[in-house]
Amino acid sequence: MILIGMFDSPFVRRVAVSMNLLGMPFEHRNWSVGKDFELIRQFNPLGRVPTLVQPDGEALIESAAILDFLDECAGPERALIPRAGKDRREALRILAVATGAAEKGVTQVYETVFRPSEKRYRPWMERCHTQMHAALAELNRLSQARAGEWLIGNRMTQADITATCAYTFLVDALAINRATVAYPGLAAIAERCEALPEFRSVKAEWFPPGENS
Ligand SMILES: N[C@@H](CCC(=O)N[C@@H](CS)C(=O)NCC(=O)O)C(=O)O
Repeated sequence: MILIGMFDSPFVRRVAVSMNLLGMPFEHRNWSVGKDFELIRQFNPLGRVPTLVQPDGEALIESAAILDFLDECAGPERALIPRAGKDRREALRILAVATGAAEKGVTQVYETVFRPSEKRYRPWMERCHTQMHAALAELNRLSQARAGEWLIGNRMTQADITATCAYTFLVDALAINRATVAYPGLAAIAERCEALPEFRSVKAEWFPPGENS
């Protein structure tokens, strides 16, 4: 399988980490949504990443759909999202909060890299900032309630993976840990995950996308 997208994207990275943890090898295409837009569009009409290309050429798009496919391939015992019941509902809620935080972070970045300064709308940026921090506060609350444990059950799940990828991205791209608000519980889960080779091997330095990068 071929994974398209840079590892500084939290969405690409959660797919890459999941494939590593599930022992699914992949070739990586380090294509930027900025300068490689046309190349990505050959595989995904939206020109977005992650995109996962199957050996037969089928291209999967949208990280949640890709993770669903990976879990299906892994089978119910190894799947990274709990199979059913309260654990599954809680996992899906955490995933919504974590991806929401990352999306609001990406939106703030894009406001600055894709929009000229005179066309930026401050109330919209402030709204995204508020939403991102509210989501981070919720992830931090849940992490602190589970101090020293995984977010759900007694093993790492997609909730830990996605929360970590979102947190690390927001630290790198928006320095959220250096703001007045800190997230020690979430930071502790991220530190635990980031120490693992499955995370470390797919970590990239953050660069804002642009026409030349
Ligand atoms: N909901 C999407 C979000 C993916 C996403 O926002 N990817 C960004 C990179 S971090 C992207 O492709 N940006 C280019 C664009 O949206 O035009 C997913 O989970 O796959």
